[in-house]
Amino acid sequence: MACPCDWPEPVIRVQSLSESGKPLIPDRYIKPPPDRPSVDSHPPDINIPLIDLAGLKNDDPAVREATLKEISVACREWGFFQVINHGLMPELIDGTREIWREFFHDSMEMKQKYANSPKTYEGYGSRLGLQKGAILDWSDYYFLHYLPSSLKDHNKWPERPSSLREVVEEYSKEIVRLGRDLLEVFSLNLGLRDDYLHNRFGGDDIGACLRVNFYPKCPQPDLTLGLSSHSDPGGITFLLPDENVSGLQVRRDEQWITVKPARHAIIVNIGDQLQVLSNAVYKSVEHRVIVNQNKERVSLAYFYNPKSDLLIHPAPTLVTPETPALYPSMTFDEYRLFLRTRGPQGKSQVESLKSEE
Ligand SMILES: O=C(O)CCC(=O)C(=O)O
Repeated sequence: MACPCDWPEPVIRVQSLSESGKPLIPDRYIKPPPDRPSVDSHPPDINIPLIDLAGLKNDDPAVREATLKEISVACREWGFFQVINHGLMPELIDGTREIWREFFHDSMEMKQKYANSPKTYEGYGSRLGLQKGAILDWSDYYFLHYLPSSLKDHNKWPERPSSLREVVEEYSKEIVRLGRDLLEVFSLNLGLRDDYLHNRFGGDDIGACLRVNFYPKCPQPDLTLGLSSHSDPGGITFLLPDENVSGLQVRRDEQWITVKPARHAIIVNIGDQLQVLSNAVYKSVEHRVIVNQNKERVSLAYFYNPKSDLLIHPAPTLVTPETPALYPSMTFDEYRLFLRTRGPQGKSQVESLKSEE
């Protein structure tokens, strides 16, 4: 399926709608009642696991072992966790988020120079998916490729703020390092060679791209979502949340857990490709974003993905007569077209692969 080159309808910037001051949101953003945010029904002290990565380098083998175990449980049972002592400096974390906030507060005329198309999604965008008449999410975003460098479209790096590119490249290097380290941990925890997942991802030819989400204030937050429920199609996602405004909700059984970010933590979640490679030992979990009447929110989702033309399939050692392969082989290029054309739709893709087997 070739990806069309243009959006099916004129693009409206959610930020402009928000800034218009109108008290009602357009019908296009009103979700059907079952998809609307519900008042949290879980006790407020439930949160995704918080893991101190310093434990992986501790001199005491028992502490190292306990940290590996915590990560293993989080990948199997939650698909989401947040990490501290990950090696990224607090100034880099805050600086990266705030430089993007500055970008979104620049003039619409400047931002429009980078308007994106569904061909690559790179640049300034306001919708995911191409279905005409679809109900849209209450957010704008900026999408950029970092790796492979051959994919980098230099014209899509905003010129303003002037230090944006330098800051984002430094942040990107750190995320790629963290991704590689975590792939090693995941390999060991799955009983694989420590370089297994790194090699399955294409070694140094991995893909890395970022989506910066801007959720403007919303006059009717109970009727819409900032980002509809979805699981991430790629390998690992590193999410830099807005520390001052919560919004991310993670599905746990039939409940939505609102994540409470720890200071300077990075949220890690397992994507569909790792669910496939681990033959569903690791869970790629649905999540969504709620919006706020009085506060805007900025988040930065960094997608650490396999090289896009490699076949991804369950690791042979995880396939046994008791645990047969749940997924067929598919390249990540083929797989992600689904999200790019249909937009966020729960876990429908990875589940439908499973039922075909
Ligand atoms: O904004 C958030 O907290 C989550 C963003 C997200 O899920 C995504 O960009 O895929």
